[in-house]
Amino acid sequence: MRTQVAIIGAGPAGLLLGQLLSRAGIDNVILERRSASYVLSRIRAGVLEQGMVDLLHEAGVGERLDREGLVHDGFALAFRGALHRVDLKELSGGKTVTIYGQTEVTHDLIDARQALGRPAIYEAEDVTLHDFNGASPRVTFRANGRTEELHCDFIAGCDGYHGVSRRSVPTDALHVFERVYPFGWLGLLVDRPPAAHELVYANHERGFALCSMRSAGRSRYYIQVPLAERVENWSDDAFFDELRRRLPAAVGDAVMTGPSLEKSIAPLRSFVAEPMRFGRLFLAGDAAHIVPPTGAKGLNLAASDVRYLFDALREHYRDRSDAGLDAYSARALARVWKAERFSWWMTNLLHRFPEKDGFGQRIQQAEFDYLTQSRAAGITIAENYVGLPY
Ligand code: FAS
Ligand code: PHB
Repeated sequence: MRTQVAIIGAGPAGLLLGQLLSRAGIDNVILERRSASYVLSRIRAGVLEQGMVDLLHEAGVGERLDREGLVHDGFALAFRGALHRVDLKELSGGKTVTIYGQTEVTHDLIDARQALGRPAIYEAEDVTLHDFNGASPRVTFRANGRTEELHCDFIAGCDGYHGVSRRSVPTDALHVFERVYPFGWLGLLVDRPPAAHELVYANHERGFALCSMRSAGRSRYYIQVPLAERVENWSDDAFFDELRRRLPAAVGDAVMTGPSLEKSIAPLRSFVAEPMRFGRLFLAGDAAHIVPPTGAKGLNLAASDVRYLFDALREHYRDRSDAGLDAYSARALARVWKAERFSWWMTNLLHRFPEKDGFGQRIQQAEFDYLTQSRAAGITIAENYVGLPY
């Protein structure tokens, strides 16, 4: 088999890159370890920056997003029972975010790829990257009981944090930066109207809570739990009781309970692998970096990586220039680190950390007071939340 770009991973990064390349006439093959139904069963992000919305339109998958996505002009922060609305639109000079689940983004991209007649190769086993430091990279894998060999010009490693791509790079060629947080997020999905019309991020002495949504009839809630916590320990009722304890009464009283459609615990970490390019292998999305979901940046960073990588690959094939490919890693990392900073800052602002003297909680209160009293502080949180320019 031969293609121009071999894409490892059919998550949002791989599918979005594949869609953009196909529409630009650049041949590509996507190899995915899991089944399409498994990929679609994962419940993850919910907030899209305008840059990602624009890119999905450019990829030709913006129609349902326009119809079903919820445009949000702001969100609320809750501290000690007080609610403070961050007016994103006013503070960012007119920018907004769109609520549209990652599952729906993935669905739309899978459907679009099917329509192109170039579906991803699912349940590809033992995907192995070869010779990406040379001029003729290739990927071997097993599918339908046969071993296949895919020759290509470039490999895009879009296979997430646990993928094979980053692990294929010699460890002495990688510089890894990591912070692991001493807690996780227990998330629950329920077919009930959301407790508030915008997102509510709550800092409470019992721990962080977040009220989000997927539509006017489907809500997504999270509560901070200890790292060792197990989802089996949480009945739906126990979850909703704890969620309500952590919210201001006006919000908690509006939480409508119902049977969970999904319930899972996600660990929180900040992680960056540098550089994001190794010869003809380019890492994009979670394969290269992870952010705690507090700032809603994970999925959106995958989009900006794809923007830069697609532009660079198109420039290579169309203009016979490798300037974009040579600049990719530095350009992507510049935006990645700003999102890492913001996600780290939001996580420190809103969660309960183990500490002895309460210094961290005083700093959190001072941050909240500063945010409510300073327009400059409001502009800072708003311009980062809506997404810094690509
Ligand atoms: P993904 O991990 O989505 O996709 C990688 C794909 O590669 C997967 O389908 C995987 O099966 C495949 N793969 C792995 N190894 C492979 C191999 N060897 N061969 C072939 N394929 C392979 N972000 C937010 O903004 N908000 C959130 O609330 C949020 N919640 C999250 C909860 C969890 C549990 C996780 C893990 C992430 C969450 N994220 C959230 C971040 C998430 O949305 C990611 O940023 C987003 O999925 C990134 O997309 P990809 O880079 O495509 O990686
Ligand atoms: C979500 O809806 O899943 C969500 C929203 C905002 C976040 C994290 C997750 O910061």
